[in-house]
Amino acid sequence: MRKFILYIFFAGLLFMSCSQYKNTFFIKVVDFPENISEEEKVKIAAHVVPTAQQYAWQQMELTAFIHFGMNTFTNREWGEGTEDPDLFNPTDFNAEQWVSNLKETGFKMVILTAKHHDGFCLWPTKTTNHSVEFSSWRDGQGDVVREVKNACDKFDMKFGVYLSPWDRNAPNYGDSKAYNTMFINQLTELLSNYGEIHEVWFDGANGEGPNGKLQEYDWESFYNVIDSLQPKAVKAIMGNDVRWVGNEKGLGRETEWSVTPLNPDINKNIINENKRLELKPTSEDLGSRTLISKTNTLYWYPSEVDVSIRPGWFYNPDQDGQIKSLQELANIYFKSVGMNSVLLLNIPPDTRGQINEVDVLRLKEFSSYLKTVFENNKLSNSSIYWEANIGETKEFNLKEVDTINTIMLQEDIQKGQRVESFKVEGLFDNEWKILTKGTTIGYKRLLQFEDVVISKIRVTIINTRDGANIKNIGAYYAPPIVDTTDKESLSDIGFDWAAVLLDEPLTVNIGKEYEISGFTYNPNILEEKAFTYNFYVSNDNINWTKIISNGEFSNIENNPIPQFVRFDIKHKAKYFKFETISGTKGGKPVINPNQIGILTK
Ligand code: FUL
Repeated sequence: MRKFILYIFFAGLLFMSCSQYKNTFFIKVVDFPENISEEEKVKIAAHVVPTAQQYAWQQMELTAFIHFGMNTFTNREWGEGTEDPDLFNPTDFNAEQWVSNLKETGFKMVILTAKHHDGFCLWPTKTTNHSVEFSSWRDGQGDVVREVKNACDKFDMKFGVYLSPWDRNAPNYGDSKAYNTMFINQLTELLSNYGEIHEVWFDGANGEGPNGKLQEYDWESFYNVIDSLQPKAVKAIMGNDVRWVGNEKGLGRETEWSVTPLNPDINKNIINENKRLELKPTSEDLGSRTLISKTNTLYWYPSEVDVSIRPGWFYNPDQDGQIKSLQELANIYFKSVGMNSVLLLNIPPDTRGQINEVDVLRLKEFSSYLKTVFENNKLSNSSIYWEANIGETKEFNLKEVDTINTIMLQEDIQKGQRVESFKVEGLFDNEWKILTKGTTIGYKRLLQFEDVVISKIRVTIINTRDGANIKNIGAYYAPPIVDTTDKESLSDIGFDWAAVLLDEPLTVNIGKEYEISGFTYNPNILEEKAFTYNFYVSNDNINWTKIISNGEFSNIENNPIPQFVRFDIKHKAKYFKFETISGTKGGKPVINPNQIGILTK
């Protein structure tokens, strides 16, 4: 007991006078001593730092996701697991085409969906027959993981794997022990046979097995496999090195703390603590002083922003016209890399097994835009190491009087993330005027503002949790982007919602006869992960033709993008009926009529 009191006493002393302990750092995690004040906790928070792997990961900034697999050939987002392995048949597979294009356009790592929720394995595994080995692609001799990894080695690119814990094919899914063993075997194969792996991505989706039981994952064992076989790899999302930013739209937070009490729900203690603090990856506040004051443990758990260049995660030819515009991609870059996150941009290869030309073109535009903006730092004294206390200001000169509209700041996160608020001013005729201000900086912060022509800026650290370590600063000009891409309309006909005949199932009189080629569903006001439905048309509201039977909209909670359903042929109709069958919340989702659009083109 006495020892314990002494410990608390010394720990208190240590933390109360943190400035004397400038070089005390807590790698990845810190448990607070009991009964310390909020102020002391905040000081400690300023000394939590990344592991070597987390720091290496953060420096990559731009990484590529590759969703490729069974869904590429079925045009689905979540396959059911019952698909015939023979459906997987890329006609001109070329992993070097992916990696060379990604390398050329600035990406530092490729993460491949080695297995998505449908359970189809892109490598010949001993654990299941649901794999490339049982497809006719390369006569069953193919191995997508191997070819992508070889291409990564050739083009000096890091490689990561996505292995979905949720498996809709595995017969033992839900029989927790048996499935965990199978999953560990899959992980072991991937992490033993393909050389170095830098990220292992565990998605958070979880379902019931064929026995109706919820699978309980053995995260501790999964982590042990990774740590022992691939010590350089970071564990992402359900892993505790890299955090899901909380949306699939490409948006980081205005205030993005890498030091947070949040950790993934992998054991009872963490689950209870997250519940007590009401914390989820989607929470707005993950690191404020108020939150820190309530917590006992803090982690270095930085944000990764995953978003697809297309509406869906998998290639679907219907979406060739819906690739994100340069403007959207640039905005995503500023809101992810520019908000203390790593960007994980998904570029899904097509049924040939190549990144489609339209995506390659957009990537090239994106990378040349970033080069144009960032190759020219307009400050003359930007290589700095500025140790700033609260309220300190530093001036920076532009090389010449010039137009700027972007500022970049970086903290030395190897000494912790500390800055809580700052402002940047420009000098206009001897008068300092505010250009921009912000809260957190972290590894990198980019801020944009209206064009100004100036020769001097100054940065003020308004508040910081301990002495701030500003490592880098830049001022740039980002040229405006004119968006010339057409957005696809969600409905080709306008109809009067008073014409709704029935709410359940939703039955609508669209006024006159149209040749209907499909419909759209906009999920943004329904909180279901997925649901199944039937879609019917009729000319007289008596005889109905079922056009889609047991269709599924999936991943619509995390990625609530408009869904386009196109029929094989056009159908003449004056009425339609949209009948939901069942959703992931158990019941029949109720659809609001203005979520549906009718396509005629
Ligand atoms: C989600 C999955 O359900 C999607 O299909 C996709 O893989 C995305 C990256 O993660 O949660």
